[in-house]
Amino acid sequence: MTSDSSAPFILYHYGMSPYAQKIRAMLGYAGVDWQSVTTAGAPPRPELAALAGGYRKIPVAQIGADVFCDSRTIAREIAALADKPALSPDNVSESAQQWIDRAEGRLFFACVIASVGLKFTVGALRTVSLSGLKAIMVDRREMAKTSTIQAPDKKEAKAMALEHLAQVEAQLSGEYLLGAEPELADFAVYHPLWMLHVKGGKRFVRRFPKTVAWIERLTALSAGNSQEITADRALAMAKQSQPRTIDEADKQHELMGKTVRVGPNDYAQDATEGKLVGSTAHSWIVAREHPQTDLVHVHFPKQGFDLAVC
Ligand SMILES: N[C@@H](CCC(=O)N[C@@H](CS)C(=O)NCC(=O)O)C(=O)O
Repeated sequence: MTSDSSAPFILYHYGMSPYAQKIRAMLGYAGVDWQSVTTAGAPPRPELAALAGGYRKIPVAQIGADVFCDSRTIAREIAALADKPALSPDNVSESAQQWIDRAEGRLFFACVIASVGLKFTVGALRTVSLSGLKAIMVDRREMAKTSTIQAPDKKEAKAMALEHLAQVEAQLSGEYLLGAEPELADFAVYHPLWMLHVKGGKRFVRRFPKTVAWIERLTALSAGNSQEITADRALAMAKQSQPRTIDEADKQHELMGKTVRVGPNDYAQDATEGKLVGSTAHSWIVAREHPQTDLVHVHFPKQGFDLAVC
């Protein structure tokens, strides 16, 4: 049993996922080698059910027996591994946070909706069968029914994307959004536009040349160094490891030790059930056991997630 810091960084993701692209690009930029478990484009994803319980969004990351849900908790781990504090959500300026909130709110759905078309569909069919793609669309339609974010129709989606592209173009006076080096805001603003430009091949993006160059610069970073492994191998690594130690200061919450449910409060709200074992300034940590993993600690952001006692 180890809770060793040398355990590999494992990413559960699929090729078309913009939020996963945010993390793939970040890993490439940070120079963190990683192992890849390619998941289905929609549940069931038995490997993630074993590892993270009910949480169903992508990406999820694993380091030994610690599991990180949501790209914000994942970004914090990458920032620590690579010693690049500017990638952590804990070190974001007010103006950077405004960029992030805008890009990852309703605008995210606008960019996804506006990117759909022939190129998007042909690209998707390279990685998934027609029936698989239909199943993903049915899944997302169901998901939208309980979402607190009202997705725009196609016309509004394109108008929102164009307005945003003009703002990004005006902001880009140098190589990156807020300075000479990319920071968390670059990756958060990038991934919905990657969907439009790279996956959707939308011609209107080309009206914004500085933005196109910036998207392509960040896309080049995502090449990184990764190795595909099986889900069984990844789960076995969790089983051979122990979760890392939680500081005493992070065990002070009144619900510590209670069985709780933690889940997103925006869309795909499926929650994970487990024992609350940690509460840091920004994260909940929930302990779970499964025959394929034994004990794991699952980390969630506090922002955008609800915790309820079972
Ligand atoms: N707040 C989450 C959002 C993640 C997200 O919405 N991921 C999309 C894929 S890009 C998703 O999970 N869609 C449903 C699914 O793949 O099952 C994060 O930052 O990771």
